[in-house]
Amino acid sequence: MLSETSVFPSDEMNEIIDVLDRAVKWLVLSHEKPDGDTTGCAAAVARLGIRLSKEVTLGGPDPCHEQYEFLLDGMNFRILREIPAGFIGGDSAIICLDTSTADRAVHGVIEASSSCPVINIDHHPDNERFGTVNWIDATASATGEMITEMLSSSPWGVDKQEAEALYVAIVTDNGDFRFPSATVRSHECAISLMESGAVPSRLAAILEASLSSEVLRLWGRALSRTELFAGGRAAVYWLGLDDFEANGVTRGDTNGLVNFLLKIKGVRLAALCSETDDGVRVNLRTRPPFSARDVAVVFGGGGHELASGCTIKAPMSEALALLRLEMERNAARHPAD
Ligand SMILES: [Mn+2]
Repeated sequence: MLSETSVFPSDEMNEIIDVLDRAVKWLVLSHEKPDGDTTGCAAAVARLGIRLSKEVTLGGPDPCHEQYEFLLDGMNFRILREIPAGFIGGDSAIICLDTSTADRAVHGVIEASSSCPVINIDHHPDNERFGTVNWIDATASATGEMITEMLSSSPWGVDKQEAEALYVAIVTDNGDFRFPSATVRSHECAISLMESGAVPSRLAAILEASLSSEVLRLWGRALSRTELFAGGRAAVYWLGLDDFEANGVTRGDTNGLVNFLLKIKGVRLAALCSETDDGVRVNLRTRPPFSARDVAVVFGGGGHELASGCTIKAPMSEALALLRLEMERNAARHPAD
C-alpha cells in the first residue's frame, strides 16, 4: 500500500472513481503514436474494467507498439478512427490516458462529451482539459503514477497484471527513475506495484530485449549521421523516408532513439529529425537547465520541459538548418559549464 504522504487525493481523482464505478461501459483509449505510459495505463485500466465486470473496449488511433504488446496479452486492442456509436450515452465512460490534446485522442471525443462523461487523466502541463472530468498533475513523472495512486485509493486495488502494466508506464516515462521527473512519489508507486506483484527485473528484460535487427540497423544509420554544434552542447541526427522504406520498419521504431545523443559527453540539447510525407518530425530531449519545450514551441510543438516534439513543414535540409539555428539560440542563453 502507498503511505499517507505519497497519495495526493484530489477532488478530480475521487470524482473519476465515482464515474468509473457508475458506468457500465468503459471505452479505454491510448493516444496516437502510443508510448509505454499511455499503453501501460490503458492496459491497466482495461484490465481493471474486466475485473469489475464492465463492458470494456480498449483502443486508440494507432496500433500498440510491438515493444509493449505483452501488456495487452489476452485483450483485444481496436484501432479506432472515431468514437464507436455504442459509447455515446449515459451508461458509458470514455477514458483518455496520457493524452494532452483532443487531436491526439480518437476522433469525436469532444462531440461525445456532450452525452457521455469523458475522463481525461494526464501529466502533461499543456493538457487542453478537453474532458468533462480533467485530472491533470504535471508533478507526476508518468500518468502511470496517477493511475497507481487512483487504484490504491479506490476499493478496487491493483492486481498483478495491472501492476506490471503500471510499472512499465512509469519506468518508460521517467527513464527508469533517472530523469529529474522521478521523485520519492515515483519510487513509492513502484514499491506499491512491486507489492502487488510487479517484478522489475522480469519487466526490464522484456523491455530491453525487444528490438529487431532491422530496427538496430535503422538506429545505426541515424547514429552514423551524428552532428555536434553549439560548442559541442547540442547534437542532432536524422532519418529520411528512404531509411524507413529500406529497412522495412515503421516510424514507431524510433522510440527511444533520440536518447543516445545525450550519452555524448557535454551534449545537453538533442534532436532526432524523421522525415514524413508532409515535413519533418522532431523529437527533442534536453538536460537541465536546457528546455526542450522552449525549442519545440518555436515550431508550434510542445510537451514536457525535457522531452518535447514538433513538426517542421519543410524539406529535411531546410528543417535541419532552422532547427540548428534555434538550438544554437537556446544554447546561447545558458553559459557553458
Ligand atoms: Mn506520459
